[in-house]
Parts: sequence; C-alpha cells; structure tokens
Amino acid sequence: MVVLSQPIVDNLAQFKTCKPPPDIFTGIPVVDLSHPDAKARVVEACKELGFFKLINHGVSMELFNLLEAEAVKFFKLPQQEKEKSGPPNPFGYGNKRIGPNGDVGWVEYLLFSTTNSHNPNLIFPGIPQTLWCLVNEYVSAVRNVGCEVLEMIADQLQMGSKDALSRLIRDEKSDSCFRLNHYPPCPELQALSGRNLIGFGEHTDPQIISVLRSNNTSGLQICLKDGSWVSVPSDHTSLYVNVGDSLQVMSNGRFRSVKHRVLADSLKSRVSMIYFGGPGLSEKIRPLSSVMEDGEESLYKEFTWSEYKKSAYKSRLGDNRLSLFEKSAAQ
Ligand code: GA4
Repeated sequence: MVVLSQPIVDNLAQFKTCKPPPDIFTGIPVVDLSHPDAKARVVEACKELGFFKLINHGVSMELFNLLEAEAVKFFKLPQQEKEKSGPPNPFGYGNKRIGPNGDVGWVEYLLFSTTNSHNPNLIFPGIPQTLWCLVNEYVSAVRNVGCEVLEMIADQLQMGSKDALSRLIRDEKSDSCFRLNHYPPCPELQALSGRNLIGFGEHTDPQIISVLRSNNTSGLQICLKDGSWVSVPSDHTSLYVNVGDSLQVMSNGRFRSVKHRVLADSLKSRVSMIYFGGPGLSEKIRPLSSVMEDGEESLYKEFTWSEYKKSAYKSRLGDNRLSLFEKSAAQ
C-alpha cells in the first residue's frame, strides 16, 4: 500500500507546502454594515489589515447556496466536460495552473470577466445556463456590496463625492472579474509529514476591492504587518473584503493591499467565490487629491489600470507587483 501511494506523493512535489497553520485567528475586524460605526470601522480595518469580515451585508443566503450548489455540480462534471471551458486565457476553466507564468496550486477554477457577460458561448462553451445566470445575479449583488463599502470609505475620508471610488467599479467599462474556486480534498496530504499543501499561493489582488464568500471549509490565510500568517475562520454566512493594490495606491499607502493565500484541506472541499472590482482600462491609478495632506507626495509613479494589468500578467503570483511602480524604484 505504501509503495502504491508513492507516485501520488511524488506528483505533489510540484506544489508548494508550508508549515501547519497556527490556531484560527480571532483578530479579524467584523463590520456590521447596518451599524452607525461601520464607516469608521471599515477605514480602520483597511489601514490595519487591509481585510475585514462583513455581516448584515444584505446578500441572501439563498443566493449563496444556489450558486454554491451549481458550482459544486460543475466541478463534479467529468474532466473533459470541464475542459471544454478551458484553458483559461485568462478567462475560462483552469486546473492547477494559475496565470500564464508557471504558478501552480491545488485548485481548479472558473474565471469570468464581468464585462461582456452576455455571451458565454465564446469563452465557456461547457458552462450550464443555470450557472451562468446565477453568476450574473451574484456578481451584481456583491458589486453593490463593494460599492457600498467604497462609498463608506469615500464618506469617512471626506473625498468630496460619495462615488469617488465606487464609480470606478459601477462604470460599465469597469474591468472587474469573478472567480469560482474549488480546492479538492487531498487525502495524500497526511503523507507530507505534517506539512500543508498550498491551494492558491500567496499574492495580493491587483484590483481595487475584492469580496469573498466561501463554504464552511477554512484554508484562507492572511499575512499580518509583522509578516506572520494567520488563518481566517470560515463563515459561510459572511463576506470577507480585502483591499487591492489599486486602492493601496489611491490611498497613497494608507490602506494595505493584504497578502493572502489558501491552504488545501486533507478531507474537506473548499469552494469560494470572489468578485474583484477593478477600474476601466484607461483609468489612471494615482492617489486621490482629497486624501493627500498638504505637501504630501505620491509614493507611486502614475499608471493606468491597463498598464498595471499588463505588468501583472507578466509577473509570478507571489511577486510584489507594486514595487515596479514605487517612486523609489529604478526607472
Ligand atoms: C490574483 C487575483 C485574481 O484571482 C486574478 C489573478 C490572475 C489570474 O489568475 O489570472 C493572476 C493573479 C490574480 C495576479 C498575477 C497574475 C494574474 C495570475 C497571475 C499570475 C484573476 C487577478 O486579477 O490577478
């Protein structure tokens, strides 16, 4: 038996591992969207961690469950059926390969663009109509949540107009995307002498804001300011929000684009759904004048979202993509 399982363990050698996660972290800020303090708490969390949990967000549990069930149904299809919607370029079905530059993870996924969402046939010939409709319904619900959060930030930071940030992802030219991830259980993990398998390697999100929901399987970890990794408790009723690189720039470094990763579980499947709210391709990404103190200089060279995205797709997942755009970086 031991001999038979050896090739599987060898196959796992291509995936990164890490030390077992520490105890579940209890310090994730929780923001109740219906509470009068919400704005201040959102801003505080964006500065401290770049990450928080949202409750009373208004997205129905029914929609969560319906989309999750359809996603599970899709990921259970025979491999060749799923591959009709792949390989991802960057949109479509992907299995273990992440991005175009050699990153791998113990994950399969569907990556959707949220623009041109009317014609699935070109990119997703294998996608069931029910799944397609639910993705569209879900995306518009979480986009609203993302906008609400960005409006709270604009209000709290006195940006002048409430929609200074939210207009970027509300815009019909907004270059946003949506991801359904499935991290299959990996029973062979137990043979890895207590190490953990990386499902999705450490990275920051390039966009403005990401809104995540998962089933009740943990695995997500975030990196704190001191460089330590902590596990985020799973909560299938809540949404988690993280600051992306673009919002870090727009706040001139006040907000933190949080580094995060996902570990695979040996016994349970993890299913997550993430909306990445990004600006239109020609939008300039630079600190908003309203957040700058008198005489404060931008920490970053000015760039458009299209330039940043191009550069991101040349990078490896774990690279510090913003470092190329820091003022101190070589020209
Ligand atoms: C990370 C955030 C989103 O999942 C994503 C990812 C994208 C992809 O999977 O195609 C990238 C990654 C993400 C950043 C660097 C590049 C691009 C894979 C990769 C190696 C959809 C995104 O927008 O950027």
